[in-house]
Amino acid sequence: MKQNSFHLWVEAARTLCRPDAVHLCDGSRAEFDHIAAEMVRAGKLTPLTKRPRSFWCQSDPEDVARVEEDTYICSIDPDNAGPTNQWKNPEEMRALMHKLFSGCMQGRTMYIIPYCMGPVHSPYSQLGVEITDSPYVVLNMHLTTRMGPEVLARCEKEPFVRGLHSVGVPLQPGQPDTAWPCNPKQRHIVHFPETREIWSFGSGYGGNALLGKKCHALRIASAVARDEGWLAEHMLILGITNPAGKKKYIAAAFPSACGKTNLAMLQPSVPGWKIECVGDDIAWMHVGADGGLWAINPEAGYFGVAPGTSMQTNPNAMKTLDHDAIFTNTALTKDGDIWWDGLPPQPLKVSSCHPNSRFTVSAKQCPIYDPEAENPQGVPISAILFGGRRSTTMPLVMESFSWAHGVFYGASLSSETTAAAKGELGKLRHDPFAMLPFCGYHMGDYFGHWLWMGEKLVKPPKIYSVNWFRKDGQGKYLWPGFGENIRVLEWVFEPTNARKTAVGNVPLHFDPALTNIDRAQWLYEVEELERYFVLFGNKFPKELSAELEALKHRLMIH
Ligand code: GTP
Ligand code: SPV
Ligand code: MN
Repeated sequence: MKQNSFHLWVEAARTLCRPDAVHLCDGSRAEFDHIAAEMVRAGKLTPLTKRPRSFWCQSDPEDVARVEEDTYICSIDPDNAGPTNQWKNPEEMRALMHKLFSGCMQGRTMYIIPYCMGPVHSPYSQLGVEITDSPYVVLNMHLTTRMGPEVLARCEKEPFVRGLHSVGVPLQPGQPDTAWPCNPKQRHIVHFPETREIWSFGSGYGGNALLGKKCHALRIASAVARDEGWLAEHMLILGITNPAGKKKYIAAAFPSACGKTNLAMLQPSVPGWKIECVGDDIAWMHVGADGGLWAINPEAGYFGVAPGTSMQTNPNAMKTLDHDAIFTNTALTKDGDIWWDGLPPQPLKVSSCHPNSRFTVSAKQCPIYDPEAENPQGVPISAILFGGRRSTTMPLVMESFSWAHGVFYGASLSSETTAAAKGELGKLRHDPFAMLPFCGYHMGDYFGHWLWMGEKLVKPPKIYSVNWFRKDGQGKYLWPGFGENIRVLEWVFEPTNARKTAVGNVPLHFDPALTNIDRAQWLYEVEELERYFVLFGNKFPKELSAELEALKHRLMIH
């Protein structure tokens, strides 16, 4: 019976995973406190004396970031996963999953987490249920999603995304547990977009394990969004109010660890401007009744990069972290506080800090949390930014000539790799729309979907490219970034005094070292894009080929 699909599925998971106990989560504070206390007793979590109801923990050194090489999109047709995803035959993968999950929760408790991505009463929100054997995941989901009796009641009646997660370490009777159980050798982060299912095995960290975030709100949701005519994006959403009191909303896509959280919580260095934070990582965007683009943040909290966060760079994040926060892989100090690179020197460190160490905290604690983030209709987006870590070529900011040219900016995005994903650091790679690791379908179709959205929009937002990371000959950043980024947003708010260049409109008032367009570098960029776009075969939209040709032509004649 359809009405019972929730209970049938939970029962099937219990039979498969064979946990010692089952806990249906109610999302309450008492539940959080109880699970945290149990973890403290088990030596998995350290309470922080300096921050009320806050905890530190350390993961296994083999389980510290997203694992793209262990991530799969198992669509029926391999052509629906496309050249940028790893595809496996869904039936074969399902068989492997059943083998891995068989008895995998022995000796552990199976937690059932009903959650809602987006404001509970938004027509754009989606339900999900994550079944996990990780109490750490439960605590993190408490902080980053909406949970509770109302969400549970709806999951018993309405469709939801199914997520099954295990750290992949069953315990024999009497076998002691480790502080951070995980199974890196058999790690699989698997998505079945057609049946809206996620199976994640072997990792307990971040996007691999908190299934509401990247797996549901990006990979599964992007495939749903293509079918239903909207967008699920790796974007922050911020409100910006000018000194005259006029407010606009901006969405921005930067790859992992390239500045979304920092921009979303920006403390302006220019007096009179105000920034409010709607979201720091993911945006779901729909065409509204007015023909504009409206965005909700599906998340209810932040899983943010710790290193580099300080009172100088991001005071709003620091204030958010005063209490009720979880810190993973930061350093711990002798006096019961946390530390990371970028904070004032700390002689009392008892552990070291990983470059992808993170904090988890509810968005409600952010001093500049925008009340409109709870609006079920979302917020109206008037500009979209794309940006990456580029030491050369890309100017501080430029404005596209049209929607299609802006989509070309998105498709052309490249960035130097960071510690957010396992692999080599600082290597320039293509990361279209900052969605390379997160697009749940063929990236060529995704480009086409963006062009299609432009046609549906009566008032399409203007699209910009930004780059905070240009360097001088000595390898030093040319732009101070952080609070100073308001100067770029100021121009995006009102893009006057621009110069038209071959690549876009560029403001006149910045140091030319930040905004100049080097023709030789750009001709190389075009050549590189010509090579890259071949990957998408006949799914590469002809409108974007035309944009590339037009750019090449403009560069030749300039
Ligand atoms: P994910 O959560 O992985 O998606 O990352 P993110 O895009 O939210 O990046 P975040 O804002 O956490 O920044 C990542 C790193 O870049 C941090 O160490 C920041 O201190 C640094 N960073 C952010 N903004 C700027 C900037 O404007 N200039 C410079 N130089 N560094 C920045
Ligand atoms: C990212 O890598 O873009 C993140 C961190 O936001 S994780 O949730 O681990 O994917
Ligand atoms: Mn992210």
